[in-house]
Amino acid sequence: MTDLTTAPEAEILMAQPRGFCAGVDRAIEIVERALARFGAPIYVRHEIVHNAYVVADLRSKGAVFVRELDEVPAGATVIFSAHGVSREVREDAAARGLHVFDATCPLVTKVHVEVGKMRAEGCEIVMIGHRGHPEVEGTMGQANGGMVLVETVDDVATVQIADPARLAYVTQTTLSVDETREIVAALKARYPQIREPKKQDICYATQNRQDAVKFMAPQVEVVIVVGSPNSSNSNRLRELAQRLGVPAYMVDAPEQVRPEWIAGKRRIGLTAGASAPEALAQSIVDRLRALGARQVRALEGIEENMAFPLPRGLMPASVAA
Ligand code: 2E6
Ligand code: F3S
Repeated sequence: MTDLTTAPEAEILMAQPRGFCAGVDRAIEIVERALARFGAPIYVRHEIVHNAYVVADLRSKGAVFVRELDEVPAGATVIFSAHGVSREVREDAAARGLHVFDATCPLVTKVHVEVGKMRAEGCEIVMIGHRGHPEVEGTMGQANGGMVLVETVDDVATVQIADPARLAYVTQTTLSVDETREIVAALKARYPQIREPKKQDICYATQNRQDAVKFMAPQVEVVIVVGSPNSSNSNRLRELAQRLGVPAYMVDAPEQVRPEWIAGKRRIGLTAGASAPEALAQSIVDRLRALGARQVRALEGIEENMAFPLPRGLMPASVAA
């Protein structure tokens, strides 16, 4: 019979940084504080962050997740997810008299503000991102037209721009840093005058988690990414490890780790997307130990100390005063 345990003395190498970013911490805290202050149910438009464990936990505490605002009763409290919403959704909530708390990550809001300014200056805008992702819908929804989406280098050849002299680009916050560089290079080659964001729109957490996978990948024989299937930033980590030549798998529950992925392996890399809680990562470590891994080693990496303030109205009384 095939031995499906790891090699004797197999090690788990933990990427640093991994897991929650400041925007996810803040978004979850907004839901928890709204529940504490106003009581259940608290409605949340879209998954607050793309993680099944987080969503199930908040649901058990009284959060009700809805796809659209027409599922929210008049006068109720609703929270917008960390991925942001279009102007239309915001206006709809106001028109219906809903009590809104906005958990949009401030780094997504930064992109919304860029779009608003550049449209006011008469620029057309190319957005680099993934079609159908809620962040892309929210960011493209900051403009009444005048924006086009490109997903790949090939898309750049077919975009239609009215006036290349007044063109700018923005990006989704959770893209592959390397693929985005290639798309930007193709845009600049076709439209040399294109305006860039002052600081790249890919956020610090996306950049740091991808850098940590680049550091980890050469040291391991397989990479496990903790993240849910709809999490863009988590998928980018898995793809990156694979592009670096290491088999990589994404899981959001310990029982999903298949013994054959790690059979005979001596070094297993573990990382977690920005929406994956450390408790879930630790449950994956326990599963790997049950399959034979012996040691756990934290890799070197940068310490993050980013934190975003809560919205007014959910601050502790002493801070809000
Ligand atoms: C909001 C914006 C960016 O799918 P994606 O990676 O965008 O989202 P999550 O919820 O997996 O990660 C956090 C996040 C929220 N990232
Ligand atoms: Fe914000 Fe980046 Fe996290 S955009 S929610 S800090 S992954």
